[in-house]
Amino acid sequence: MAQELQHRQPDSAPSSAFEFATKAVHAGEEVDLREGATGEVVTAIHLATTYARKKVAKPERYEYVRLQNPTREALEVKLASLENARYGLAFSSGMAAETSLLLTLLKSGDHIVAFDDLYGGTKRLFEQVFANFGVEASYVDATNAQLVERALKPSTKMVWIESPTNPLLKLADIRAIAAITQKRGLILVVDNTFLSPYLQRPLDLGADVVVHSVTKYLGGHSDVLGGALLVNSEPLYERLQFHQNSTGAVLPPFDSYLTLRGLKTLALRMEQHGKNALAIARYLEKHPKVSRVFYPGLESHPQHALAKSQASGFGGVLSFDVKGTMADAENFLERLKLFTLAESLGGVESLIELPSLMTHASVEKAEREKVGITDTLIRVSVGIEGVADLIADLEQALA
Ligand code: P1T
Repeated sequence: MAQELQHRQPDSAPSSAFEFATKAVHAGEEVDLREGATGEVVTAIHLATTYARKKVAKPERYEYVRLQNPTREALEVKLASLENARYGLAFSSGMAAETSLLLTLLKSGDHIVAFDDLYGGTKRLFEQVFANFGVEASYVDATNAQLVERALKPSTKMVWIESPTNPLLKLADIRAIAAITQKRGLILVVDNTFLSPYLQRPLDLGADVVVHSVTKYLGGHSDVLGGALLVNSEPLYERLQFHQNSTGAVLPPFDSYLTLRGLKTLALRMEQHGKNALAIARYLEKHPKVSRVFYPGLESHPQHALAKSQASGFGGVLSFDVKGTMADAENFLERLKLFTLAESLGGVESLIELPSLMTHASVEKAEREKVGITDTLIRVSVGIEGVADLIADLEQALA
């Protein structure tokens, strides 16, 4: 392991003085004008799986692609810089990042306290994969930090939240929960997929680990599957890197390149996603066929003040309940022309879906109903198209 850690990333602190949009373009991709370097302004896609060495016992800078790859490293440095983290690790999917994190930190008998509204795949990972290895999870309404504290057991090692949650856009007070976990030496994990570091940086609010599905806003164009972990603690980074290499679910070079490319416009995209989402949320709120709209940017959202205090915007995802039955909701979805009926979120194009039959079908119906995922709940990932066109499409399908 000692040898592997020679390849630790450089501290990303030097670029932290720059504004977010500057780091999004340049961090991790400083142009190399030294003697013999190409001076290329775009990071190359390095495809070699292995690297030559001069000495048997000592590798040069690179060794083997699972351990390190220059394209992936550029991305890891950029991601760390954007999240104000010291270290970043890029994985082959969001689920791979989550799996690697759980394998690194937990063992049989350990307990997780998790938000009761989470991406269905994360709950499935806890309940149908890690439960088989003796890791237990319990779920609480983490909109109330006291309920998180009350759910802690002597065996609790980790608190896991999304904020805002998928799909109900509930928020957790990250500072308040971090105060609870720090007092007890527990790990606070925040899945920051919905807002991206442009709008929220959980490590600055006291979290220990940030998780991302890179597949969403970070990639931004619905053409990359990826995940990431961001941390400040050096010992934790070393353990995560050891597990990443030992288990092997690293982000491939081409996907690392696509993510580097996508990240350069993250600031612009998030601005437009947010503007469009707010306009659509306001439109839906007034529509007679819509019973409820969930979007933290609306004054009617019960945690609108908290949203403003811990994030600089509200993101591009919203959800709403249509009046009527599941069949009415399906009917509406199938009549849309501009919105694409599909899972996932965070791309430039608008996507729409029915969580109870799609992204959250793996969550038991009783449990879905307990948290508020009704059969008529619709989730929208608002893209960056012209918002009048999007509203016109909703209008014709709701009519
Ligand atoms: O799909 P993958 O890159 O493995 O990421 C999993 C994941 C993790 N965390 C959150 C908050 C997510 O939303 C996801 C993936 N979500 C979807 C595919 C979806 O449509 O909600």
